[in-house]
Amino acid sequence: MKKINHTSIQNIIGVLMLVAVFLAVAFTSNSNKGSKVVVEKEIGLLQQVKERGYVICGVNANLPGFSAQDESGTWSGLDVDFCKAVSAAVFGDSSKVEFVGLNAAQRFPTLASGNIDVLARNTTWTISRDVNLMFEFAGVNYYDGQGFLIPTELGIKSAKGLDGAFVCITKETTSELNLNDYFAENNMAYRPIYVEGNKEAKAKLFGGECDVFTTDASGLASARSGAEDPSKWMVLPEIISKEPLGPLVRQGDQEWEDVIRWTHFIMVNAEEAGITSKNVDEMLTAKSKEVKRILGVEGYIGPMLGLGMKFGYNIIKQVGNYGESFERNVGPNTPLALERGLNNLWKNGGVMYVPPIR
Ligand SMILES: N[C@@H](CCC(=O)N[C@@H](CS)C(=O)NCC(=O)O)C(=O)O
Repeated sequence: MKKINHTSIQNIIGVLMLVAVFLAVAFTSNSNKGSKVVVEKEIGLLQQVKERGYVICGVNANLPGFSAQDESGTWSGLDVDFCKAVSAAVFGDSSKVEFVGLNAAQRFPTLASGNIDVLARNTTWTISRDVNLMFEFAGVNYYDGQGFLIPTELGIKSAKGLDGAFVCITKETTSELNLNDYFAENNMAYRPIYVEGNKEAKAKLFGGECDVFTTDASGLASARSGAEDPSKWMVLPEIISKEPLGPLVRQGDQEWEDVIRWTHFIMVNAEEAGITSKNVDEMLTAKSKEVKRILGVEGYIGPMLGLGMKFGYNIIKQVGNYGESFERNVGPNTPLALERGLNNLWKNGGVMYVPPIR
C-alpha cells in the first residue's frame, strides 16, 4: 500500500480558502458599504481532484473479485472498476486512480480524515454509517447478505447446527454485529476467532483453527475460490442479513457525491439501454433518446455534474456497463462464480433499479 499524506495539503488549501472568504467579507463590509458583497465559493472536492490529476480511491486490499492486486501490482475487481469509472468520468481516462488498500477497521477513519476521495470497499450501507459517522452512500453496486462457509466434512446442513462453533469473524464489520444477533436470537453460543481480513480468515479456516467463517456471501465465495480444493468447502443455506454494498463519500459535498452517484447510475442505465464497451461507438448514432443522453450526443448531462459531455461514453468505452463489470469480476465464469441474482436488472428479475438519465 502506498503511504500518502494529502491531509496536510488539503488543510492548507482549506485554511487559504477560509482566509479568502474572511477577507472578502471583511473588506466588503467595512470599507465598501453599499457595494456588492463578493464571497469566494469554497473549492469542492471535484475541483480539487481535477487539479490534483487523479482520484484517490479506498478499496479492499485483499478481496479477489471486488478488489485485489496481482503479482505485478495491477488492481482489478468490481469495486476497482467503479474507481476506474469515476476516473473515466472526471478525466476521460480510467487510469487516473491511486488505489489505497484498507482493512475493515481502517476504512472509516481514512475516509473521514480526507486521505481518500471515495471508499469503494464492499461496505454495507447502514443507518449508523450514513447518519452517525456522517458519510453519504452513493448507491448500491452489490446486493449481498451474510452467510457461513464451513468444511463440507463437518456434515452440518444448517446454520442452526453451529452451536458452540469456533467462528472466524472480521472485527469492525456488520458481520460481527449480525453474528451476535443471530446466535443470541437462536439461543446459541459461539467462540469468536477475530481476524483482520480475508487472508487471515482463509488461513485459519483452511488450517482448521475455526469451524466456520462468516461474512458477506460474496466474501465467502471469494474465500472459497482461494481454497486448494473449493469443493471441500460449502456455504450453508441461511442468509442472515441484508448487506447492500456501495461506494461512499464524506457528507457535505453534494457536487462530488453526485459525480459518484451518477457514475454508478450511468453504468446500470447503460446496461439497461444495451450499451456495452464493444458497441458504444455504433450506439453513438442510435435512435434512442436515452442512449443519446447517456453518451452525451444530446442533452447537457455531463456539464450539469461539472463533467464533460462525453463522461458517460468514456465510462462505458473504457470500463463497460454494470453487467460487463459484474461478469468480468464476479460472474459465473470467474473463480467466484456468482449468479446475478438480486444484482440482476429489475427487468430481469433482480433489484438493480436506478433513476433514469433525463
Ligand atoms: N460488508 C461488511 C463486511 C466488510 C468486510 O470488511 N468484510 C471482510 C470479510 S469478506 C473483508 O472484506 N475482508 C477482506 C480483507 O480485509 O482482507 C461491512 O461493511 O462491514
